Amino acid sequence: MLRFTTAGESHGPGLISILEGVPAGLPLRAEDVDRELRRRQQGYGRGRRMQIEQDAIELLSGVRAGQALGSPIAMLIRNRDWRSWQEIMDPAPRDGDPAARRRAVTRPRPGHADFVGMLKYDRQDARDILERASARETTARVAAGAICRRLLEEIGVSIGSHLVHLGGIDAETPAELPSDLNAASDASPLRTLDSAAERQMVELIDRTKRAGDTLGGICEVVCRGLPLGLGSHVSWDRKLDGRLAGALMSIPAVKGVEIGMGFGAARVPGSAVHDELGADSQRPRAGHVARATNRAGGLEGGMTSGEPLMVRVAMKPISTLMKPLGTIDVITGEPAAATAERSDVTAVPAMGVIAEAMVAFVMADAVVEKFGGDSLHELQRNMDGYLSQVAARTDW
Ligand code: EPS
Repeated sequence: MLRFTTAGESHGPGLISILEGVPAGLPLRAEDVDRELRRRQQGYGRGRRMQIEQDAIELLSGVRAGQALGSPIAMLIRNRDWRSWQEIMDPAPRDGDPAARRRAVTRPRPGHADFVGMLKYDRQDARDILERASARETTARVAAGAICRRLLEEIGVSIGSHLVHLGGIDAETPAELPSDLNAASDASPLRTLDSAAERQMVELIDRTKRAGDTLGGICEVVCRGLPLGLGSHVSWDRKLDGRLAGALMSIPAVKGVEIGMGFGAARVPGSAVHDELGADSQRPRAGHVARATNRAGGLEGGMTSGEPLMVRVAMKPISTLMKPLGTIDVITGEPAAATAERSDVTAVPAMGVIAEAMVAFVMADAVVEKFGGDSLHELQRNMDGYLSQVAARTDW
């Protein structure tokens, strides 16, 4: 249905994002994407690179006069830092390559793609691996996700996120999340709704930076307005739980995904897990049903239930430590301190924005799968017809 691919190295000329399958007629401006790219660049704990870049797209194809054409949408995001790295990243061969290239990386960082990548791809310089393994690539994901978000907005579906944990500190989550979740979370330098926890987290980041260490954390993504019945129970690869988990686990440094209660559901009996049904004539998108709880996180049998989708995503600490861990110099075989390239203390607030983008992609894909994707008009007509059919069945 929807497909996207990205290309680009962190310090190369730029990043490319190509998204295919967007229905014709979707209103779309570069600013819709740039707004999301700016959100990804925020967050206390980022390094100097984010002051260099001002990510923005050039729309190369698939959009005309402010509307999608139904053809692949290609976007280019130029790396401003390329100016300082041209000699190192030059695609053309130079005398003495590759050993003579400056800033060669031969001391792989534990936890990064460096070591395995060097051996697997038979490279002498881990830069050939790390430039692509860099989380810079997630800029291109957010660009594709921003377009998916526009599509979802057209059918009344919204996506937001907030940070719920950083490096051992929990943020309290209000009983009722704000209706405009991102307006609230983006106002916080850590994208958290708990200002007391935020102060502790900021102090922790400062302390961790001084210690040359890094921090991980957890973000919660919330998707509201979904009609019931996206995805399917019939085959493993059509279940949305798996599609979401796969997409989110592909984000660099993400090590865990929980849907609804997640691992907590394994520790208590069924009566404390499943969400009881009650009739509610005000909720057509949920089959005129309201759940007493939403412990399932909006998915049952691999399908949307009509309740908000609730997903938590855990990110490990960044593997570039300014106080480096032990490693081996791959050229000499001697014990060494790992390379300490410029990096961030934490990027968990940005990870929340990237997770939103991946959720937007998976849910927009499920919408196009269910309602058809040639034109926005057709998609909306099909969705209205489906909701009328569901309403007729639930007119108790
Ligand atoms: C990254 C290292 C840092 C981060 C970068 C990811 O970049 P640099 O080495 O240029 O200072 O800032 O993140 C981004 C560039 C980004 O856009 O998020 C790494 O090694 O993964």
